[in-house]
Amino acid sequence: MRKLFSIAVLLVFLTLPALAQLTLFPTPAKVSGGKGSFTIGTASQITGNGGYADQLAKKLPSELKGSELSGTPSQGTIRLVLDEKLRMADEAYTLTVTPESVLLEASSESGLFYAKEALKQLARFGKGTVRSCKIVDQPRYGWRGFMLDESRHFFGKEKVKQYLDIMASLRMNVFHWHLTDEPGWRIEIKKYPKLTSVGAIGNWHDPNAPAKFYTQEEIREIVAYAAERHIMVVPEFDMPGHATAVSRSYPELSGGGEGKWDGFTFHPCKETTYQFISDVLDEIVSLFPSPYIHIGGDEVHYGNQSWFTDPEIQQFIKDKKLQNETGLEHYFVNRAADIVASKGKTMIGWDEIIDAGVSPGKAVVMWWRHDRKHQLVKALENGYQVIMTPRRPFYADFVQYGEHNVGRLWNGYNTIEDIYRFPEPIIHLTKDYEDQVMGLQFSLWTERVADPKRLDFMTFPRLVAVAEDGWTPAKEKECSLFMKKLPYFLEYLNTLGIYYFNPFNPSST
Ligand code: TNX
Repeated sequence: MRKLFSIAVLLVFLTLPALAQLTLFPTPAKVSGGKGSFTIGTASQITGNGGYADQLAKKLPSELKGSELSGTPSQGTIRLVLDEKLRMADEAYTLTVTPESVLLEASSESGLFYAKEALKQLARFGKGTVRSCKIVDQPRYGWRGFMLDESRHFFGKEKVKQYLDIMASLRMNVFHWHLTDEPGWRIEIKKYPKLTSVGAIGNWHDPNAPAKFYTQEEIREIVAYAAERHIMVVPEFDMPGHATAVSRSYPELSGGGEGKWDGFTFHPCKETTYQFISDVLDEIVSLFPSPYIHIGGDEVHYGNQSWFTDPEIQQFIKDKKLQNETGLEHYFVNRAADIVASKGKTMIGWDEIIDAGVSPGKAVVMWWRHDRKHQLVKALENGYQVIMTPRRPFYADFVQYGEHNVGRLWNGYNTIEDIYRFPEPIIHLTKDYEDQVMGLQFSLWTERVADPKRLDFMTFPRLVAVAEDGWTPAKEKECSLFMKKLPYFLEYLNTLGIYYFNPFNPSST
């Protein structure tokens, strides 16, 4: 047994240099190795076949400079080809490396971009030398997302851009931006200036912290930065709950409430509420080209509010034939769905919205309550498109190692291994509805994440495992191999100055 083990260790050791030259994050769908290698250097000619391929080709030399290149450069060429006639799926690419040439091919701009990102990784990890290979690659899911909550704590545009860079390298394509919640409203809305002059003051720990928010110009800059990296930015304007920052700014829109719940919800019975939402969405829609707008819909309990027994409210419920407070919540969600649809967008909501009976043609569901698997099943059975972000194992604010005390513990924690194994443990629930599963998302709530260092620590390297869940076919995933190659990515994070959790030295905090 011992002997077998030493042979295995020796084999791994011997293959490590080869591994470095074919190390990719995420692991590609198909890869075969050839003889020899290509060493990138100043002698390599880089060309495109016009248009977007030329644009990428022009930028490539400076992008490759970041990698530590060594050895004698190969004399051959690097060629980027974008051609619809190759009939490759959206986001798919091939990368063919021989000692004489490197060929990147795709039928979509995103595919060619990913081929380039793959080549950059190979060059980086192989120190400029890329082993001969043929990679034929395409993603498992179309939605490979990361959500950042900047309401509870604000991190700012440089941090967001850094994360977009890393997401692009990992071939992740959706940045879900949670911009509104209890402590702060973080996006400039010209028609309602108090949303930022009042609503942006404070964070989760300090209600008087100076106002922090994104101007519309900054939003445009970030959306464009993301688009260049084939990342769609989906904004979230959370309603009817989590609306405390709006209530502070415009108390007339508040649904009341007491103590901790003061101002938590929008007032559901006033037309002015819906007018406000429509106006705000007009500005949001003009800033975000995404076909989706996230309107939250989570954790609302109108019945808990003391004003619920108010005769006017009760009359409203009677007039609209709503029966009870849940009916009121559903009424609100449907109104919101109609407003979003009237702007030509599709609404996304947390899984509570399924119960409101919004038409599946109008809404996409984000399943987050991992302990309510029936919500996932119900969403699929009712015909919704679904994005999976179950809090176990996909909430990034959860502790990642048993002895950590920073982060959330909700009947357990979220290790990188558990993340890596997803979605296999629940795949049997989705197997008859594959077309409805858009993908998955890592969601970082920031009540307990107050500074950029903690943000990095909660995000990395778990995001690397998420990227692979979203991209790599199940049959190509192997947790122990992933952990073996992970140090290469950690090394890359070092060069970026990211303060990550080290799973190989888990007591680090
Ligand atoms: C639940 S997920 C929430 C968030 C919290 C998060 C903390 C969701 C739709 N609502 O408001 O930040 O838990 O883990």
